[in-house]
Amino acid sequence: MIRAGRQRFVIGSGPVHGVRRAYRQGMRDDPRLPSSPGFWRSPLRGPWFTSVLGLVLLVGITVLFVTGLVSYAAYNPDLSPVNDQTPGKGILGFYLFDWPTHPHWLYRLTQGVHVTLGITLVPILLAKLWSVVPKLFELPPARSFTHALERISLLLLVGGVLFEFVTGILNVQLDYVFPGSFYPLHFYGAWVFFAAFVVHVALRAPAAVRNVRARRGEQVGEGAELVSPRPDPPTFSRRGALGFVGGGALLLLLTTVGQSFDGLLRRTALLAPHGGGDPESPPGSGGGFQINKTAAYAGIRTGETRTDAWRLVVTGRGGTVRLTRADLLRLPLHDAALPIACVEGWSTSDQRWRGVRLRDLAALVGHADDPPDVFVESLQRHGAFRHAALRANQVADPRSLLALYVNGAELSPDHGYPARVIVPAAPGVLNTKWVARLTFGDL
Ligand SMILES: Nc1nc2c(c(=O)[nH]1)N[C@H]1C(S)=C(S)[C@@H](COP(=O)(O)O)O[C@H]1N2
Ligand SMILES: [Mo]
Repeated sequence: MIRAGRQRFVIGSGPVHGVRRAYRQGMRDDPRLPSSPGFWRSPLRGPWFTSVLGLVLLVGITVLFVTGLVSYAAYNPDLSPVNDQTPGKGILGFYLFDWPTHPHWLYRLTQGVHVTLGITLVPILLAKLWSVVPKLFELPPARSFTHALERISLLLLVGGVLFEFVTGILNVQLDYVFPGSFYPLHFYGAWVFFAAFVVHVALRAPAAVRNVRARRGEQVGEGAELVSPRPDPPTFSRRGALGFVGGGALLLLLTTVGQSFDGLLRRTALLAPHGGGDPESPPGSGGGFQINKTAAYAGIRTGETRTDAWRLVVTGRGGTVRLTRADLLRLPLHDAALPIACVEGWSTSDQRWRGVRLRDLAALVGHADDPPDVFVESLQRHGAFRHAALRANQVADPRSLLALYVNGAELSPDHGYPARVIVPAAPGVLNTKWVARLTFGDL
């Protein structure tokens, strides 16, 4: 029913405007329409519920943003175009820094937090969006210019957060759903979203803090319009609802976090693509730990890795040497206990790698005292991760190896036989397998 009569001849607004306004007024009052506050009947909605969830997301999303930026820096994208998945970033790369090699579990931690926290926050995000959904239908669409700006920023906020969560989770769960484009989508999406997030936080966080502190019924102003004017009888207390949302988050945490550990703990990671009962290399063939891409998947032919065929080609300012695996084994071999930590969030615990130091290989080709950057190429012919560049600080670290063994056994084909790079603190993508060529110096 539309009650139009009341406002028809308001002074200063012609009859046409009057009708339109009255029509909107009707939509605001008719409880059958979602634009009317009376349409929304959950007694849970209100400033307290929205504010608690909002403050949890304020902390959580800030951590996601920072660990996400850090993850991009960890690729050393400014070192070489092959490391850079977002070459058009321009000034958004202002913060890039030389990725360190200490502590050796650095990327395992930052990226484990990024992915596991992102998954854990899903129920909180959904509950927060549910708690404010009546505002989506608010009429009039804009009361003033500033109100219009605010609503546009909310569209960017909600669209942005959904976009970031969906692209992130799909990328972790299904490899290559966005062929070649996940990184730019997630990276630019993050900046757009975070800009809207900062505006939103600046406008709303003070009231949210007040609302959480105030006692029941004392919340004023901000968010009061979320309280249903004709609530259904409660079936759930607000604290119970919060516990339910928190319980969902905890369940996701417990079924994801195992992806950052080995053995029985990994089996608890039911939701992670490299958790649960995911196949790993059989014990004895280089240790039972995770394999992301097998030799068959990467198109490595056994003929090219046989000892009589394979040569490691090392080039530097002093010239080029070609080394057989036997030549490599005659060089000083060193051990390093290092994990593999993938951008997808999963990681292994420290594995015992044994091989030749990268800086010793640099010394062989004329870089004895100041190891430079290196460009690493594998036998693989296709795929973005068939090659990678490492920075001088990574080459210089005595734990950075061209590994020939892992956990006391020769590398298996799937672990990168005949040789793989392993570097402390680096993302898995820089630990190139089936290495064929190392080029030291100007990249
Ligand atoms: N040649 C080659 N090396 C590679 C890759 C690849 O696709 N090709 N993937 C990298 C990525 S993204 C990760 S996370 C690690 C994973 O190591 P794993 O496959 O042994 O688990 O290997 C890295 N080394
Ligand atoms: Mo990876």
